[in-house]
Amino acid sequence: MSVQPAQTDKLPSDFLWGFATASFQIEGSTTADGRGKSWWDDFAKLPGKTLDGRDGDVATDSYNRWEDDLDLLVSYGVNSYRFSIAWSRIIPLGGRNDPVNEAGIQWYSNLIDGLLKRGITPFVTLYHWDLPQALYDRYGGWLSREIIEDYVNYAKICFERFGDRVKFWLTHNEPWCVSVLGHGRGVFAPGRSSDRTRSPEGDSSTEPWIVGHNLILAHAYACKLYREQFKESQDGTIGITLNGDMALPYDDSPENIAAAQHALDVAIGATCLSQDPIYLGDYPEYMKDMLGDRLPRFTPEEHAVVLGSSEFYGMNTYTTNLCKAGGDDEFQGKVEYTFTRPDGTQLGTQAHCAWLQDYPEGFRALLNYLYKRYSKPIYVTENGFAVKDENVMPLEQALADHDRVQYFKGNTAAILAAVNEDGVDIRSYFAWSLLDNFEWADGYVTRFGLTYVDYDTQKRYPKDSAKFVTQWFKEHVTSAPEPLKAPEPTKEPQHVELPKADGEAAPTDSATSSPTVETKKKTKRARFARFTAYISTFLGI
Ligand code: PNW
Repeated sequence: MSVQPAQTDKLPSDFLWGFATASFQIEGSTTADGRGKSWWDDFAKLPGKTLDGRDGDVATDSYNRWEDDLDLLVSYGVNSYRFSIAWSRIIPLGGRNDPVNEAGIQWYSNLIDGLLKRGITPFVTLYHWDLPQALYDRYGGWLSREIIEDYVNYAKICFERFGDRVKFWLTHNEPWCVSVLGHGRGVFAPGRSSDRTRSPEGDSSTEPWIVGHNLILAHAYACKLYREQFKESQDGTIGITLNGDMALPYDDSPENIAAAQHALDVAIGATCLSQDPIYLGDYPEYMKDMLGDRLPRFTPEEHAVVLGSSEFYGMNTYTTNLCKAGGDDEFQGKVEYTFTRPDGTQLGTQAHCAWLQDYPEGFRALLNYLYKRYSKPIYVTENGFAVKDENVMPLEQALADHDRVQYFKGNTAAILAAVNEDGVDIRSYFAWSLLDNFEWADGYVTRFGLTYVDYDTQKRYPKDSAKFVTQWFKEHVTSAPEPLKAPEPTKEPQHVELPKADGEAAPTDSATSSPTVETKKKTKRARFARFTAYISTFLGI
């Protein structure tokens, strides 16, 4: 790699770190101060849509407790906080000709002022999945191109009213989830799917790709507007944040090596189609072949607006999948995922949700892959872990969240190594999440918080992981961030070869097989040495 910074055990002094949340997952107060309905309000109340049958009406009550939550952030010593704005608090009916709700504007304005007063940089997501219900009723939400103008109008109001104080904007959170989970698998609002046992309407073979296309266009036109009308005077930066987990080949076979690349092409390269269009100019070839006419195309004018629209790479990542060729699941690029290695061992520690295991080597590999492929500064906007069965543990036991501490130990070490050894330009790290909260289709069963929330009293309790992360960043980020600047231009994107998965079992802490501390240390060192070696080879560093 061309960038070879001096090796140090510190992150840059302007590195942003903190916690992330999203409006619908924490705010509650769904009818307060003129808020309009979002499509999650009623969807969560439908029988069978959330694991515990609970909804977002109260959540962590952060609409009322926002000052306490900001004080909690201060106690953790963060220098930044990522939150999202609920579109239907700003424009209750959502559309460009609908009235603006001053009470909603005031609430976010107070939140932003409260952060700045505490020396915390706001990092703001415009759309974290809570579409105004009225826009779905009016024209089908993201299925219609109408939404592009409505979204851009909403973004404009946010830039006008908050952009004097907000310098970091994210247009969308994880568009793949909106398109695939909302319009393909039917597990997130609006719950559309071809599966008629799940939904009376929807077409999983076409709708996710239409939705993805409109999400990209809405993002791109909002970025264009920001750059043309606000960027210079407000001196901020804007981008999109995409979900993408590392994909490694299950074994050395050529078809499984290809499968891992296909998984990345669909889950990341296309993550709901956005990454390659935005950063490289078009959908990956594999996507085009797989979907044929079902994949919408950009007009030349749209293409010009989409390409280069994101000024940085916003990255939400949680895990690593081992990939095998096969299956017919287009949403995974016709690739099968597993956490079980050929020798029967598990890749890492299992989380409460089936899709998540801890594998820090994969996180480091992904940071390298993305930086090499897209050549943009990376803002890690979400990364976190849900401890198995935490929801049924007594408080004391839940607070001693060993598996989550291990997760953050591994991933903070990976960040440091990626910055200082691999030369990856990483500018932020936000742990998901500040609080246990409404985990979408999982209801309140799956807890991602570094702070425990007792939902009966709404009392907050820092878990051991919050203490670990706080201490780690205190030691590794030396001073407060400098005044905010947009990222500098970077190199040309490139094709990247994938690394291979190491064939070794992760250290285990289970009561039945607990290696000694010394063995664990040695194993860890050996794994990291081998990992560094292979990553160096595949990246040519
Ligand atoms: C992200 N998956 O969602 C979201 O941005 C958060 O709102 C959410 O709470 C967090 O991760 C934890 O889940 C995801 O099925 C939802 O792989 C689902 C998946 C991944 C991320």
